[in-house]
Amino acid sequence: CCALPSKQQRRFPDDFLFGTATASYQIEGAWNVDGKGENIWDHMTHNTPEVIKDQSNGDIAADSYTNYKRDVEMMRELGLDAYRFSLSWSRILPNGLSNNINEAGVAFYNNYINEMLKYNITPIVTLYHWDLPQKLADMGGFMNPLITDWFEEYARIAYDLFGDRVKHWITFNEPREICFEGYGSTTKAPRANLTDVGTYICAKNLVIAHAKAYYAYNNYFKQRQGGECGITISVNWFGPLTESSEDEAAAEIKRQSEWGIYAEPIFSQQGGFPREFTEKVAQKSVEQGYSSSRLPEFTEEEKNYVRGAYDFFGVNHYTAYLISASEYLSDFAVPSLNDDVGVGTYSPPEWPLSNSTWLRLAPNSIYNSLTHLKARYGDVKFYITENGWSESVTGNDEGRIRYYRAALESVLDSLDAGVNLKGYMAWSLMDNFEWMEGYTERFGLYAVDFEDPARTRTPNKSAFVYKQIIKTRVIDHDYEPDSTTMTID
Ligand code: PNW
Repeated sequence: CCALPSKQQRRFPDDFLFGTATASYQIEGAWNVDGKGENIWDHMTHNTPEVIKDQSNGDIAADSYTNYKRDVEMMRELGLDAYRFSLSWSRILPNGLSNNINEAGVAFYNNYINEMLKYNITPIVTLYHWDLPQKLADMGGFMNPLITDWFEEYARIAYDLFGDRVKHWITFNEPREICFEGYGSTTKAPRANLTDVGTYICAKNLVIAHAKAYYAYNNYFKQRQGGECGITISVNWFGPLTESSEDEAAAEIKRQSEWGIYAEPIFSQQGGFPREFTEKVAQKSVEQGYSSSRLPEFTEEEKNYVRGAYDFFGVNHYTAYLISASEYLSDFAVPSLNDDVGVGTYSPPEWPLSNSTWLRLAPNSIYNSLTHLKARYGDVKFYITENGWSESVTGNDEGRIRYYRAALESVLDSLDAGVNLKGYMAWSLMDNFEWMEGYTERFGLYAVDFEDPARTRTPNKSAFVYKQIIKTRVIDHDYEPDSTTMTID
């Protein structure tokens, strides 16, 4: 009846990687088991539980440390081509440094990877998804330029241990969430709240750390192991509220501040931080009485080192916002990144809302983001490394199904437009510890019963829909699963 027949026929290429994504702290549990060291999320949730909505933590989470075979069974039920997960740095290196490798932690990841490979599921490994070893945080974390060496050493150890089987490496998950949320505000661990310069110092150190880990792979492992290395950046779409040139300019500066400060140094021809943003922070800093800009500079040598340090661009995409030069302005901390940018952000209420305040279903937002990135950075290889929807309900998750169908249509639009997009990872395989929201927001294709010591996993309706799309390589908007029992095809 409803969907356009021409759209219905569009197919995903056979070699397009369909997967799901998770992160170590959100699923593993076993926070102090078998020699794992403390990380900043253990530290924060144990010492200040009140900052988490339900005062919970990841001590047990979905207990994937115990249930990893069931996780792989779920991947097989879905028919996944790939699975993206992250390594817990302090499970492998308990104090973060290279002198002490925890063999039990290494064995866990070997088992997880080998179990996937047994069933032809391609592992995509993120080295850092926010769980910094506490010892490194005590030494300044991402405020200390030595993070670039600590991270490179950890990366080399991971390539050496797992690179015979892992061919897709992601250095960092979401620099913005690490730097702005962790250091420039209080919305993620370590809640440093260094609003003036925290985000900027972190951004510079992080992109250099990424580049060092990239060249370690490129120069010492790639030839032998034959894999690829990139970074995942959260790229939501920021469009202009109106067609005025003021709103266009406001949207552009917003994009630069949200993801440009991490993407531009790596993916642009000229390297370094984005130009308009650099000028804006410099001007604000002078007005505020600083003798130099709060945004650090890259030396020419650093610029040249960082630019081009990638094999692919991983995009975590969730939603969109409309940006205004003059409306919807808030009371931002002064000085801060948001004050430096000074634009208004609007979320149209007619865009359906998830169970997360920040997440609405926005039209064409994947297409808008990817075609913009391609226009700006050229014909880069992309993966969507996360995309997903939160619900409070389990089982009949119609909102999630609507979201995934719309998102995947936008993926097809992007492929039609010639974007070199190689894969799509749904967030998430299963419900997990949703950071500051604890267990109150569920992103899983599989529901997890967190009251049950066995952490039983049950497929939501969306799991059947995603499975059908993977199997047929088309989006059938009328498909209704005829069973609630999963099988392995
Ligand atoms: C991602 N936004 O973070 C993370 O990589 C996951 O660990 C997390 O569970 C997932 O999204 C769901 O929240 C994001 O404001 C945080 O648009 C915020 C945004 C996007 C992604």
